[in-house]
Amino acid sequence: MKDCIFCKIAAGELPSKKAYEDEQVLAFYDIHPQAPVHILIIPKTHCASGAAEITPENSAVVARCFEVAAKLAGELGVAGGFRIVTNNGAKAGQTVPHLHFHLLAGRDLHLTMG
Ligand code: DGP
Repeated sequence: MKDCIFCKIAAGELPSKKAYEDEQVLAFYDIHPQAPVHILIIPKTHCASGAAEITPENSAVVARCFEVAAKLAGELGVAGGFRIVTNNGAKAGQTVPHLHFHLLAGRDLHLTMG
């Protein structure tokens, strides 16, 4: 989608520090990390602006995002303690309207929801 920063990152038009990539999904390190491990996992295509737009037509790539999160957590040695977060809408703190999942780990997460 035009003017979407994550579409541009997915297309390689903007730089990112990649953690994983396949035909459907890109994972890259968040520019403002909230934890020692903070990776964004996105569908490459702009199939939804946020989780409220997940439907039977686009949910396969959502499952793929979660598969990638599990794979990365294993590879990074944090499979025993990680969090997957998605913010939907400005009231939830969403700043980029392209469906994405935050993979957070590497610090004590059990007392916070952030
Ligand atoms: P959210 O608030 O849920 O919409 O999360 C958007 C995240 O995207 C936020 O943690 C910061 C990150 N971010 C925004 N712009 C860029 C960028 O250009 N590069 C990278 N790597 N991360 C970005």
